[in-house]
Amino acid sequence: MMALTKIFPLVLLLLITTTTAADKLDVHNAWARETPPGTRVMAAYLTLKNPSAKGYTLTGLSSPDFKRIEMHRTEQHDGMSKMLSVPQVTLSSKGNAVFQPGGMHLMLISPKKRLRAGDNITLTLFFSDEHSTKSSLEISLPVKKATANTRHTLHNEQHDSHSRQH
Ligand SMILES: [Cu+2]
Repeated sequence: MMALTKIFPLVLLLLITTTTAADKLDVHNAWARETPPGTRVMAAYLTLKNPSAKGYTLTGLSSPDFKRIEMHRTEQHDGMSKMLSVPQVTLSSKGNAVFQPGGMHLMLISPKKRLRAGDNITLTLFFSDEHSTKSSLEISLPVKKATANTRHTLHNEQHDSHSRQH
């Protein structure tokens, strides 16, 4: 009985530290852009805030609704916009990571069904902290129609041509 009471608090502490690591991060403005029927890729956006004293690295994402999720960034070169793959994103202590139209964004590839405005997408974000401890965060984001200031027909076309390179 003595031994049990000594072990129990330690087990509890271990459980807490492994499950809450990425829960310290805040997710804001998460949404995915509705695409026309037959489109094989969707763009999604969100802002990650890290109010904690620890730094994190976003190492990847997955979703049961898509075959694959990639992180991209859009850059302007000689008046042409071009998408580059971003392997991982550093989220320093008290720092932000912003995925937004025209900048860094999430590319949701090969949807398993047509997703329309009003639907929700489940995403799992995978993190590694300063000590290489892995954690994950599951979020749900709404699909929305693009508004006037987020609509870039050209950008969508490039998403299509980009996906064919894979
Ligand atoms: Cu992209």
